Amino acid sequence: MVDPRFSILSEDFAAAPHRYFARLREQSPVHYEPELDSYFLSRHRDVRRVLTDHDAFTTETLQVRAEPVMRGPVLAQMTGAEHTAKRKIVVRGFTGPALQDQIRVIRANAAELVAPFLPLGRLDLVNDFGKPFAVRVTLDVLGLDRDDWRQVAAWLGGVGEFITSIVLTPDRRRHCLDCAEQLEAYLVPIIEQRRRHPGADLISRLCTAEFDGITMSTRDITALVVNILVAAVEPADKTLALLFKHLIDHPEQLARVRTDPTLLPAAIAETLRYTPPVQLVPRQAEQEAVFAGTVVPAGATVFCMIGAANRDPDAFTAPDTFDIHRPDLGTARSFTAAAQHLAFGAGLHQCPGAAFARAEIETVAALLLPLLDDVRHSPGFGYRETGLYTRGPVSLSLDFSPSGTARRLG
Ligand code: 2IO
Repeated sequence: MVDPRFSILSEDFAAAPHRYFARLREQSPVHYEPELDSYFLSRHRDVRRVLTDHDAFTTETLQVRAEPVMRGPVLAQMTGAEHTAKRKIVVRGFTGPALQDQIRVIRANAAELVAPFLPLGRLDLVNDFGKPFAVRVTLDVLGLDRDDWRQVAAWLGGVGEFITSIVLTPDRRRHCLDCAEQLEAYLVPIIEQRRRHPGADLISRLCTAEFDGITMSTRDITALVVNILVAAVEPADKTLALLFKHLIDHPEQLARVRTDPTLLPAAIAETLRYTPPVQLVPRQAEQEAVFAGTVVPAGATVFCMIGAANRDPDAFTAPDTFDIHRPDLGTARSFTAAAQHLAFGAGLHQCPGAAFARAEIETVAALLLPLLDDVRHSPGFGYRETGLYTRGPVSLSLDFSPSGTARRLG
């Protein structure tokens, strides 16, 4: 058995969750945390079952976990015809011709943000680049002012903390709600203005979109915009930094990607499998359910452990090895509903931004790799990750051969 004192809330687990994944899957696949009154599922087949059996496992838990800071219901809470229609509108906003425009925005932001660091030969990929990059790209895509990025990032910090906290003190809860209210007050006048004078940006498209006769109210759009901001910002810098870390730690794979950039999607898919930035996905059991002989009572909160499921040997061979060439990765499927890894979830609520996420990380990595010659960890740099719900590097200090920006970006 797993040590009965073992807890998802322990410092040991927080320091390196992956060290506990095998033990959890094998010895406690339905791990109960009394303090949270929640069940943690770690096997790939159990997690997939929860995410795809929509009648038995609902997203009702988001009413308390997300709605207060989203200022309205998010897409993942919706069901039936309303969900289908609104999801189609969002998917349309992040694929096809819209995505082609977004790729230009991604490239422009990346080039501008990296330029000042090129002559220095050192860059913190999380704090100098990834965080401002993720916020600015999302603001541009939505048609918001990217110069507001610091303020928006601060508000989003509070919103994200609320959604992803495992325990929240009353003080922090107040702070998170303040952030959400201020973000709402910032967005509502802009949304109302776009409704009257729509442009080509995503907010305008959401205002004017109609599917099967279903359109969106200002409250709907506010919640959706906050949802898009959080979902596009929170995992982006983490995925980018994890991709670079894994490639630097596996120099032969980095060399292959450098000579053949068509391998980048595989490297991104393997990064998402190996270290998914969203580690937990909550659901509510609608009725009593049995997993591996353990009963989960009706009404219980269930957390899908995406990181543990993605390293289940029943789903991937040698799951603890980072290998962009793994035959069971299925790169082409990895950003679709047929993905074997669960980093984008599964089922009806699978991430509608997966194609955007892929394009974003692929575009920025393809731009950065040729600029960062001989990229390596800075000497003496101590690598540390944080987060149980979303998880990623605190920072990632990289050294590379300095260069003149004019020539490189010419
Ligand atoms: C925002 C956890 C950052 C989503 C959530 C209430 C709904 C949904 C997710 C991801 C990542 C966030 N859930 N994005 O897991 O929109």
